Amino acid sequence: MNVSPKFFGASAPVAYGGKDAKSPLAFRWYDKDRVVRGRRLEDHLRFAVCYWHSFCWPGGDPFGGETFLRPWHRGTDMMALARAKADIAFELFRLLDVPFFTFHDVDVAPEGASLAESVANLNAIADLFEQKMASSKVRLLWGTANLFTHRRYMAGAATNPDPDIFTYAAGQVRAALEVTHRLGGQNYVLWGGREGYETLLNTDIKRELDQLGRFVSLVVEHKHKIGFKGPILIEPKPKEPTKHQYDFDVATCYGFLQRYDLLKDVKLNIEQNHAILAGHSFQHEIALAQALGVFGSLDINRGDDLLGWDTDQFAMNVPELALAFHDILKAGGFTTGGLNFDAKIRRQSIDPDDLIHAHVGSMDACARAFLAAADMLDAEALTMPIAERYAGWADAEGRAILAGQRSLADLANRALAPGFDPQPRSGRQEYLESLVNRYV
Ligand code: XUL
Ligand code: CO
Repeated sequence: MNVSPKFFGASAPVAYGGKDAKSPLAFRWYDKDRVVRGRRLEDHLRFAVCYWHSFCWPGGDPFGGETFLRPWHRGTDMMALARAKADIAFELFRLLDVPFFTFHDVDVAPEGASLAESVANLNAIADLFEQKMASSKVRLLWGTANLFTHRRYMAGAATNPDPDIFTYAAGQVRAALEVTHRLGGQNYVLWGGREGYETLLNTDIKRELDQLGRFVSLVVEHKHKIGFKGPILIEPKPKEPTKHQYDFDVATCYGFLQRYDLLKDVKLNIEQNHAILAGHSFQHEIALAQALGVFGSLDINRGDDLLGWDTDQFAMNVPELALAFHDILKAGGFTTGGLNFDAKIRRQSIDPDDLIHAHVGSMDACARAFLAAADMLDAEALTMPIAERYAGWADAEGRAILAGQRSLADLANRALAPGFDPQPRSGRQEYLESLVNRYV
């Protein structure tokens, strides 16, 4: 097996060339050093390349196998292949000049014959990552453990009917959390891959929720024990792989965190395609997470409106992204979170440089949307009409109602007074929609 250092056609990092750049591989909007609202674009957007879609997925679908034929998927020395894959991954991070990456344990290191062997493999690759990170500027946005691919997890990890599977999952998460900590990870993610059910004929929902609550609590306790400062992020998704997932959407996750007293340590990693599958918009999930104080990070991608599954395409829709970023920026921007490309190229995109084009195109779409969002905020284009719409609540009577200084009878008596006749006002939706279009 020989992975040529010239795997990609490009060899110089993609540079900002402005809107009229001639090169097909240039940033047209993502000028990483441009300062917007007091921060460089790179520090606002905090882009991360994910390992699993970009370097592990071979291009298969339910009807056909691998199309990409990656050189690091051919051979028998699994650790050598993992090292070759890491070389290519860090080469892509360099070419894209991204500040972060993300991975699952099994993306980066082969599973061994026992958990002990898997953990040793993971730690050996983490040693390699430490060296590579020391000689590059890329950092770890988050790490996670894959608790859904192996057949042992077919009936769930934390929610498995067998406590020994729960225990195995705990062993995997301890190792992944500690490696994330060692590599300076800013968050740790728990996506409930198979924490759900296929049929209630064999499922005890209350028991499984209690198991999941216990599992997340154990992770939080361990995070404090080892001094990991970042938040634990759970990732809402309503279905796929199971028919019903316990972390259905933001509202469901909030209820879960509240019930198991986890709101202090756990926030949410929100993904566009998952929002769509739950019957919400991306902006809805972000706005609700902000309102409930559980917003953490974003898996940035795009579902297909005509397909009912998680297509994980690269996000390219500027108006949609602009509204999402508007709400994030309004609340002060990312803290530990960022924009993780949980996105995969289509299986016909078999040229190595398709990986570069996909990321560059989506980074540009995000940057363009972000600049539009910042302009909307600066002009108070959406915040002012909303403030005006609710202005009555800032008056003395509105404040008194919310402060609990009016009873139902007080309100009724006021409403019954002669001449009390409040009038409805326009919601001005079309005006607001056309206003947004001035910016995007
Ligand atoms: C699956 C998904 C995961 C998580 C990490 O739909 O989004 O890749 O982001 O486990
Ligand atoms: Co995701």
